[in-house]
This record gives sequence, structure tokens and C-alpha cells, in this order.
Amino acid sequence: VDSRALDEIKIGGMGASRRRVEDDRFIRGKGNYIDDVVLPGMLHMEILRSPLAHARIKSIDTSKAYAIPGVRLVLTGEMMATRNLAWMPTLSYDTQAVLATDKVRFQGQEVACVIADDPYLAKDGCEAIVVDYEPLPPIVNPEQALAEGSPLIRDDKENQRDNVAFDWEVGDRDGTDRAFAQADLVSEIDLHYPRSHPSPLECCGSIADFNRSTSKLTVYLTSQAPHIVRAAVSLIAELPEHMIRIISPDLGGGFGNKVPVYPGYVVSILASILLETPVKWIEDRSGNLISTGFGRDVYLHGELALRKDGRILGVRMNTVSDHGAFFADAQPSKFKIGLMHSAFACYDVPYAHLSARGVYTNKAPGGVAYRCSFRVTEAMFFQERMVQAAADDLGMDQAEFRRVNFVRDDDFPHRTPYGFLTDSGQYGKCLDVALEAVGYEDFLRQQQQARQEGRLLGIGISTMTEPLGAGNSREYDILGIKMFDSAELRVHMTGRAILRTGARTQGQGHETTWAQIVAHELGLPSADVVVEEGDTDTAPFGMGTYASRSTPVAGAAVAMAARKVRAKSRKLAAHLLEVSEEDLEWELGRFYVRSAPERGVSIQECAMAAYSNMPDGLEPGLEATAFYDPPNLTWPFAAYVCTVEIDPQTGVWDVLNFVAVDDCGVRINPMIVEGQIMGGLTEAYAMANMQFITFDSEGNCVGSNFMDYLLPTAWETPGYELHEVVTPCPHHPIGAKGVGECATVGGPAAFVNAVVNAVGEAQVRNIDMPVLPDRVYQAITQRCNV
Ligand code: MCN
Repeated sequence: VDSRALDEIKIGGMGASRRRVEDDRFIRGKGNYIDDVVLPGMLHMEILRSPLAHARIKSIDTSKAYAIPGVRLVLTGEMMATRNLAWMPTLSYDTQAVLATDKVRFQGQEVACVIADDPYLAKDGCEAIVVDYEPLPPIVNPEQALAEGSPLIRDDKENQRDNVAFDWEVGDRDGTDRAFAQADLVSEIDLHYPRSHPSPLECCGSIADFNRSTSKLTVYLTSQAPHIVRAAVSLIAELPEHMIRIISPDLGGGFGNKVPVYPGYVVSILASILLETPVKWIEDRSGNLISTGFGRDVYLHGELALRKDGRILGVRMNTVSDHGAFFADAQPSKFKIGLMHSAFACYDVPYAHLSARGVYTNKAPGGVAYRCSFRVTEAMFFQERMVQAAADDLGMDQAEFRRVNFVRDDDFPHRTPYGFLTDSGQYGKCLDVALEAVGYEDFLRQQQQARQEGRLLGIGISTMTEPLGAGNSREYDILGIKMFDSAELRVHMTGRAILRTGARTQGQGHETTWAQIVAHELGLPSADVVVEEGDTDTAPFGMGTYASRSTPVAGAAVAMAARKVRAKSRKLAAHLLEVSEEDLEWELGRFYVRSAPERGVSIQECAMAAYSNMPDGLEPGLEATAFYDPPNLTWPFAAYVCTVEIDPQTGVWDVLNFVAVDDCGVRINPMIVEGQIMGGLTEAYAMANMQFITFDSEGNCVGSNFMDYLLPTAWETPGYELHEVVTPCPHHPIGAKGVGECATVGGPAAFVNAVVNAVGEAQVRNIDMPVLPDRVYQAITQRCNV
């Protein structure tokens, strides 16, 4: 360890596993979550939801609700329509009903809202509303949605003639056809990534507070992207942005669930404007599980064109995604299928083509950016299941098959088959570290031996690089607009500082890690830097925290703001030391004279001078704002390897080992990174075998509570072994890449591949998620794909 690294650790800078400063208040119950916020005169709102998945609304009678003392207002779709608010635009260029007018299109859809003196009266009010529904046949899967003569779900949309939300394609169709014509072998597989739900511990909520005398609207709101919500609210409420303040208080997890704008937010805002008093809406668990953005629900037919020596010549992917009734905030991007075409980015594949179709069904809006999605999660799962099936078809070792096809370390920058530009990585090394950790060769021998004894051992590999850091404006813009972030750093005269960014942590630890970046850049102890996020009146503009974009974009802005402060400090140091700036050298926290290193001033002394002894002509104060416009996405890489033993009598598995090798470039805080990876792997494992949502034939959501929708506890969670490889990001100011989603994205395929590998002897090619013991048992005993 060199002395700079030791100094960094001493000040809590880069590479220090500094304890999370925010945890102190969370652990002591001192966090300030939305439900902790109480405003004078505050009323409470409750939502009446549709019990049916598809029905025409014949009438809504609110008279009995109004008769309840304490009920102040009942809002229906019809009333919203008089203010042009019955529908709202979505980030996916579609529309979504705020409150239903003519029809309900999924079970749990918002039909009316009651505002009352307390939440219980508001609930009573909802129960007193009488809605006369005329049931319509529900459509609960894409097959039904696409069937001839299927009822039209989105008859509200002009020119909508069927249940297709979009048809889209990307890639080189002709080149791919040619590659398939030259193939020695074509490997095919059909897969489904089931519906899942982000389920943060804290559900969503808002408190709108419209002040008539100042015309200012303050909204406390559970948002991962407060500035974006401010823009949306400005459009919806027809108020200028400077009259809107969004405060996203402490968030009890987000996982993508708190990116969209939900009807509850909109109605609470309108109610506050109408009643001129604060209106609070706190979503309950069932409301959250039944109606807010679901993730996944994509079907794939995948094909790989292969040469006998194992080289992939071409990829064909054909997907159908189920978006539910509204193509809501699924993958907010100009690409209809999000970033599904990031598949095969780590492999050197010359040709690829993807055709994607999205359909409407009578389910709650799907495809939300659930850690990570933008369809990247599905893309990597499909990729790694296709890769394993192809290796099996070729009779080739699955690790070797990957090595043969990986982009090599000296092949960067690399253009992926669908057009992205990756810039760095050591894919082979990561895989080697993972295989060594798991004892690959030895495990294969044990597996052979076990099979002779009738025991089923399996090993699954998943390797992937994914585009993290939504916001590259120059290389491949995602939203069709420029995306950037900013940070504002104010160093006080004592050398203590406050840093604000437009990101919004939901548990990722920004309060800790952003201070570490400042410590690294300026040599201030990280404990002397306070970090604030989430208030649009004080934080500089930012596009929010999702797609693991905070480190790649906001984190970069933090470094750039600190560098501006350092540049000004150099002028102050030159003044204090009475030398020219060119004669100064910088070391962590101190400028010194090159020819006389003992003569120096600390960054704190510069800060004091900025407010008390600045040179003539230099603006007083020591603060800076930096906007960071990233040149590209960051491309972390990961290799996950899982080993299992399956009981052939029951189909129950035991995870023997789960190894993760992540390369997210330079790690700001290794402990936080490890926490992200462990949390991500747990979510991945759970998505593969317990965390799934289904619907019955009537469109009822099966899984609207935690008895039916199972989140993993410590009991179900396997142990993990983590390793790291560091390939700095060439264009990020501190060499970091995003990491928050990697393990969730790459983890599921490692587990599923391991189970399929274990039962592979029984000629089973696929077990669809959720991989449940009965499915595994059926696959083993009936030698079939399930
Ligand atoms: N980090 C680091 N070194 C790196 C990369 C990251 O020390 N090379 C640190 C960061 O400074 C940050 C954390 O790791 O403290 C995650 O950083 P990053 O990968 O930039 O991801 P974001 O902060 O943008 O978080 C978003 C990502 C996403 S998209 C989801 S969804 C998600 C996730 O993070 N939701 C979470 N992790 C979560 N963790 C918690 N506890 N709660 C959620 O809701």
C-alpha cells in the first residue's frame, strides 16, 4: 500500500471502507420518511381501486361517501377530465389514466379518491362509493392479446386497432441472415422472464401543499428523480417550475419503484390546489404491489448461429413484452424495448438482429426500471441462457465457449453487435478468478462422480457487461435528449463543506461516498463534508438515481466540482505563499512550493483565505458547481458462478457456492460496493425462484401481499464469496463505473444455469423462472422442459 493510499484511508477518501454515515439515523429510527412528515391542517387521501381487471364503468355514486362527516372531497375520473387531468402522458410516449373514466383496464386501477380529516375516514369514504361495473373479458397474457378478435384494451387511443403497443427492430437483418446461412449449427431456445415487483420496504406517497397566497406548491414525494418529477408536475399542474418545490425525503428503498409518476401523486396535488391545504397520500402495501410498476414479463425466442469451433456468427432475438394496460414508465428511452439490445455486448459477435413487440394486457403497467431493467436485466438473462444452451448444443465446455467469444482486453474500444461502444474490461480475467474461486475443474470431476452415485450437482456461469449510467449524450443518447448531472460544493471558511447533487439516494449510501470523492480530490476529511440530496429548491439540477447512473454521472460531477474548488485554492495558495501558481505542487490536502516542499498551505488554510485574505481581483468565497455531460455509458463487467446440489427425490436445491467477481472500475467505498453486490445477488436469487407475480384467468393479481409474494429473508439467502477486478473507466474522472444493478442483472442466469446443468443429464434444456422445486422435480422425472 503506497503512502497516498494510506492517506486516503486516513481521511476516509477513495478506497476506504468508510462506514455509512446515514445509517446512524436509520438505525436509531431517526430517519425522516414521507410518513413522518406532518403539516398543519393536513388532510388524508385514500384511493378506491378497481376490483375487476376489465370492465366498463356505467356509473359512480359518491353521495354516501360525502355523507360521512370528515370527508372533504371525492374526486373521480369525470371530475379530473374537467381539468384535463383524467389522463397523463408517460415517459414511454404513451398515456395512462389518472382516474378511470370510461373503463377500468387492470385490477387495482385507480377509480376515485377520497380526501378526509384522517386516513380511516378516507378509507371509509372509499368503501361508501358505489361503482356500477359492466365486466368485460380480461386479457391476461400476450397470446390472448394478439389472438384474432381479441377485445381492444386501449380503445381510448385513436388509430389503435389491436393490442400491440409497439413493433420495433434493431440490428442488421440482412447481415444476420447471411451469418445464419453460413452456420454449422443453429442453437434455439424459448425463455420467459416472469413478472416481478421491486417492493421497497417503504411504499410510495406524497404530501402536496399548495399555498394560495404565495402560489407556491411544495410536494413531499417518494421520488428517485425529484427534478424530473418537478418538470412533470409543472406540466400537469400548469405551474411554472420556480413555483414548485419537490422534496424527496429519506427513501426506504426504491429499486426503480419510485421512478414513475403515479396517479396518487397527481390527485393529491390537485386536491391540495382545490382545498388550499396540505393533502397526504400514503400507499399501502397491497396498493403498491397491485398497481405500481411491475418489472420484466418478457418472452424470448432466441437463436445463435454457431461455427463448429464455438464462434458465434450471429444472434437473432425475438421478444414479446407484456406491458399491461398502459405502456407507462417502462424503460423511459427512445428505444421501444429499452436497452434489450445491450445483449451480447461482452461477446465479439459480428451480426445481430432484434425484433421486439410490446403488447397491452389487462394487468397493471409493467416493465418499470426494476433494478435495472430498461430491459437490461432481461437482456443479460436471455444472453447467458442462450450461451449455455449453445455450449451444450456444441458439446463444448461452457467456460471455454465464453472465452472463445469474449471481446479481448486489447480489442477496446469495441462496437457491440447492436451499436454500443464499450471501452474497457478484462472479461477473461474476471471469469478465471471466478472459476478458480469455485474450483472449476475439481467441481467438474466431483459432478461426474456424483452422477454415478445418482446425485445431481450443477454449475452455472453468468458473465455480462451492461450499460450503466443513463446519460451519455455524445456516444449513444438513450432518451433522445441530453442527460447529465450536476454537483454544487461549498467549502466554508473553516474548511468544512456542504455538497449537494441532483441524484437521490434510496439506500445506496451517497451521503458517505460523495464525501469520499471530495476527500479524494481535496484532502478534506470526509467527515467534514455533509451531503444533501432530494430538495429541488436547494440541490442543483439532476436527472435522478436509477440505471446505476449516480456514480457514472453525479459522482463524476462531484469530482469535477471539487476540482474547480482545487483550482481556485491553487490561486489562494500562491497568494499565501507568495509564489506563482506554476511553482506549486499538489499532494492530498496541501499545496507546496516545488523547490521548497516544507513550505506549504493546507486546503483548510486556502478556505480561510477565500473568505478573509484573498488576493486582489479574485472573487471571494470557495464554492463551485459542475455539470457533467458524460461522453459514454460506463460498462462494468461481472462473472457470477453458482454451484448447486439437487435432491432428485424432491427437486429441492442446495446452493453450495455463489461466487461473484465484479469489475466496476475504481471502487470509491469497497464495503458499500460489496453491500450492493450482496443485495443485488439476493434479489437475483429471489427473482429466480420465489419473487414472482402471476395473474389468474380473471386478471386477479396473485401476489398482492407478502404472504403470496415472497421476499427473501436471511434464511433463504445463500452465502456469497466476492472478488474484485479493477479496470478503470477511461472516461470517468475517477475511473469508476456503476455497480448498483450488476448482481441483480447477472445473478439469475448463474442460478438457473446451475439448476439446468444439474438436471442436464435428463435431457432437460430449460426450466423457466420461477425455478420452483416442483418444476425441477417434474423436469427430472419427466425429462421435459418446464
Ligand atoms: N460505488 C462505489 N464505487 C463504484 C461504484 C459505486 O463506491 N465504482 C458506490 C456509489 O458511490 C454508491 C453505490 O456504490 O454509494 C451505488 O452506486 P451506483 O452504482 O452509481 O448506483 P446508484 O447510486 O445510481 O444506485 C442505483 C442502483 C439502482 S438503479 C437500483 S434499482 C438500486 C441500487 O442501486 N436500488 C437500491 N441499489 C439499491 N440499494 C438500496 N439499498 N436500495 C435501493 O433501492
